[in-house]
Amino acid sequence: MNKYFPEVSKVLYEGKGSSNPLAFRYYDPQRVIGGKTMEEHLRFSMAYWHTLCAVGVDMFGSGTAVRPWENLTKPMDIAKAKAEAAFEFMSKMQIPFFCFHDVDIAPEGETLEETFKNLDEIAALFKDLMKATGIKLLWGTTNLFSHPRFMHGAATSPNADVFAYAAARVKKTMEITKDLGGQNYVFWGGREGYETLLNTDLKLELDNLARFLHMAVDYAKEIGFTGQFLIEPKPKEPTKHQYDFDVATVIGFLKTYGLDPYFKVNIEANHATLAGHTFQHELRLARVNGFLGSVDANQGDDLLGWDTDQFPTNIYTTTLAMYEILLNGGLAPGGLNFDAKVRRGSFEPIDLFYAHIAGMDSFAHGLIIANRLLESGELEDFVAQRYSSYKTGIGEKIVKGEVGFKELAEYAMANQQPKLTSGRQELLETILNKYMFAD
Ligand code: XLS
Ligand code: CA
Ligand code: CA
Repeated sequence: MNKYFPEVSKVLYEGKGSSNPLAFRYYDPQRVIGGKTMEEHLRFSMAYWHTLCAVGVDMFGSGTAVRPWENLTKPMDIAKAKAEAAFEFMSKMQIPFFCFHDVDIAPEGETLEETFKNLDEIAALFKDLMKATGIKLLWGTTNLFSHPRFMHGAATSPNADVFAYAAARVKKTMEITKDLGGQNYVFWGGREGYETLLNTDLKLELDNLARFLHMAVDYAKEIGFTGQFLIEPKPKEPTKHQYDFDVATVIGFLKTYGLDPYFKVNIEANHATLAGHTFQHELRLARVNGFLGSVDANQGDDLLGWDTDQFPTNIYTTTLAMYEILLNGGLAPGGLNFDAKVRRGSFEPIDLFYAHIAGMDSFAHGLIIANRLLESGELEDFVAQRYSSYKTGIGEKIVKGEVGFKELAEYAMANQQPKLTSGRQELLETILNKYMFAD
């Protein structure tokens, strides 16, 4: 496998002193941290759509990327070349997982039948390549947002024929995901939202979205697909308002419709910030409620209000993300999927390597720091102390549900004014910095 990226050989760990730009400085797959190897903790995945399909198109200009497989002319030849290039790339990068949308891997045909035939052909090729390389499928998903037929949504389309069409496509992708041993299946509601309430039956659309997801659960049971179902929250873009706005909204939706036993969330860093939250906030909220399933590892730009899908390089963010993931006991069967694309100006094939090395090293470094922070117990001890009034006395009674307003009022009246303690934010930020820059 040395056809598409001949200028790069396998990327290896060389340590933080290395100045080789095609080596890892922190990601050492077999290094054990807190009882697990880095490879087991991080479960890195390549996003097929960005790495093999994106060519740097934006609203103001056409593609810039040099991609050897784009020189071919027949769509199925391009699809096959992409598959070979994908596995060469992942092998060289030591990336153990990948994720795809149906349309990333094979071209749509004139009819659904032809589309499915194309998919089957590429899935068979994937099977061989997966066997030869040991690379696994983290998740599959269906693109229900690019084609014009989905202009008003898929499961939330006002047109029942579109709902049916979307179901047929999800059914097929789920079958392929199962066949390839996929460990999860993602639903991202790209156009499951609205542009204006003036033309929208919001109640019917939400009910239909839930109906669609219940059908997916039923079908998974029918075919014996046991992968984890994931919903990926995003507040907006492409629609003005998306139903899966953020983690809190998704949890509320799942519970309202009795879907909560079957779904977890796939949290994307850039979607968290678009929703006005930090990445850590979304991870924390999902974790403490038992919904943290998987992560789309990327970052946005502080000054841009859209989904820039950049490779994650902010070590503070990766540290606090890994802190939540360690406290979650890991992500498996989820993983860290680089839903990230190189900038339009980074148009050479080698930039794909530099970008993934940057992302992998940033998360590996974050893992090392987060583990150090957790082992010290400094933050946990502070937080435990801060809430210690709920461990004894009236606090314990509140937690145990032994008192109501009457008893609390009696207690408050018999007591002095509450004595407060400092939150020590600046001190804690300094403690975080101490662990960040310990090496
Ligand atoms: C787009 C989403 C999408 C999902 C999969 O913003 O991140 O790529 O991850 O459909
Ligand atoms: Ca994503
Ligand atoms: Ca995104």
